[in-house]
Amino acid sequence: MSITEEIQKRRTFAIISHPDAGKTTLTEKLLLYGGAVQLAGSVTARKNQRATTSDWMELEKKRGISISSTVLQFDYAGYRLNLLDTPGHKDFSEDTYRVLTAVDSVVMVIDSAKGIEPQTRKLFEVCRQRGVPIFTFMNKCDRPMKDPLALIDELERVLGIGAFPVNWPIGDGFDFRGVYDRQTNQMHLFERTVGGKYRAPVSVGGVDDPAVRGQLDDTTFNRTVEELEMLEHAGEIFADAAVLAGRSTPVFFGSASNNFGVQLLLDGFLKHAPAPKSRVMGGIEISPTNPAFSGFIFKIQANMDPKHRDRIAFVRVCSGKFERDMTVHHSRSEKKVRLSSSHKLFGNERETVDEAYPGDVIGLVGHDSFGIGDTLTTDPAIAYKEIPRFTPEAFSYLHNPNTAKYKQFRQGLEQLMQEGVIQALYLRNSSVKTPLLAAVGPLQFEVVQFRLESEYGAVSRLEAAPWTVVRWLPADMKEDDLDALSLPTGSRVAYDVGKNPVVLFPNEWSAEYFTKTNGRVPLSTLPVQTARE
Ligand SMILES: Nc1nc2c(ncn2[C@@H]2O[C@H](COP(=O)(O)OP(=O)(O)OP(=O)(O)O)[C@@H](O)[C@H]2O)c(=O)[nH]1
Ligand SMILES: [Mg+2]
Repeated sequence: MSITEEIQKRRTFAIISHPDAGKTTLTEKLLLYGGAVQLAGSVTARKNQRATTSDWMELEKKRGISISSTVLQFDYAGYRLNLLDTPGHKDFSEDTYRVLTAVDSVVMVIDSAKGIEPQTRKLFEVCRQRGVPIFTFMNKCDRPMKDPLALIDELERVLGIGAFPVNWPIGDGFDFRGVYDRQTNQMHLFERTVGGKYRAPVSVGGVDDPAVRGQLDDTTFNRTVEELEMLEHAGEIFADAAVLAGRSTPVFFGSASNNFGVQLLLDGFLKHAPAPKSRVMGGIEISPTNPAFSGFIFKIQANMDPKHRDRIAFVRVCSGKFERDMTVHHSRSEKKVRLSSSHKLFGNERETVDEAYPGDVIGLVGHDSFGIGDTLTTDPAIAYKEIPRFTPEAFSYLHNPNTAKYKQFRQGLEQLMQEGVIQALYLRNSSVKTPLLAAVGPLQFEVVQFRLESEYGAVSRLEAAPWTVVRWLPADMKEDDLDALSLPTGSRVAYDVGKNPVVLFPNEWSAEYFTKTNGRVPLSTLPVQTARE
């Protein structure tokens, strides 16, 4: 197969939404319908139920929420899919935003009872800025839901995106029976299965097909027909170009936990989702067919498999062909490295991979110098600058009460910092050796504590710190300049890991006050990026 053909069969996408809309459940069902798992697991892993493939982390299983994004690669209907399940909670959103740099399209899951929730809106904005095509899945139609016409209207009104319902729900709540496919004019009526572990039996037929019609009561049938007529009158047509430009979203209805509408979503998505395309870097376009191999690291994760206890760097391949054992240029170290330990990933399972193509996400093991955002390429002129950074808003001291475990404590903390879960700050003029941790949200501290204990055997203790705002000072400020600053009450100067000076403030108000009283000192919400970042 030529490289062009390989690229054409890749579909790399993320599933995004507000917490609890059903991303992980949908992911599991896409795996079921895609033939990648035989039996679907449950997110709320009760006894005798398989846990989901994508929430593999101990804490995720315990809490039933996603904390870290997961890569699942599988083949279906002649396509190679790279699917990324993301966490919805805003405290983990840094991870989700990084994943969005690595995909070519997204499936946005909406809880049909709730409509568009705040986190969905934020993630949508990021997709729009990047011009990522969006496919919408209206989930949980088996529960009392909002009027479907109102949901479509909400997409257009709240998100400002055109919406084309590809299919339409038949009934809702307890009476949710299936969906009407507007492109083939067929009704798909499903039956529920116990726990939704197996594919839902389905009967398909036209509106006049007695076998299908006979399964519906008059009220449900008439309402559906009426709504479909209203949609026809609205006259919106499906336009691929508008979808690919991110101006319009195809909408699918269903219920992930009951497996209703999952097959239609999967097939509809594959029919319209884009293959990998060119990436723009410093004004230059790098085509996926560029003969040079190139890719960037968007995620690092350690201890995915308790048997291995190593760290994996997740690389999105952007151009050329990856071959195991190839030697590439590593942007951060400016050194040549040989990539001999490469894997394809499926949750926390991995398998050696000898070659990969644009669109693929591969896992590289055994390179301690790799960091998030680094480019790996056979053409050193290529350097991607894809990875966004976020300003921490939660601060806490982390104590190590057990001096005998100092080494494990440090080692675990270093690792979690490399994964980008947290940052460490060091107070200026302080004899305190306890690390001050900074994160996007406080749940990350719980993750740190849990992982330190379960992966490194180090029990820790959190102590609240009195700040909520951090701002970076100009990197070239000298000690004397720092001494000369007039600090509002309760604020402190500190350094980040790169020795860049920052100021910690108890609140926004005090940061504004600082700006007024130190007129010539600019503050920034992020460190000034160095050439290598
Ligand atoms: N009734 C109903 N419940 C559903 C459906 N899909 C998912 N759920 C339930 O919704 C809850 C949240 O599902 P998840 O798949 O974990 O949601 P998520 O979006 O991955 O959540 P985070 O990753 O933590 O943001 C679970 O209890 C699911 O069983 C559905 O179609 N109908
Ligand atoms: Mg999840």
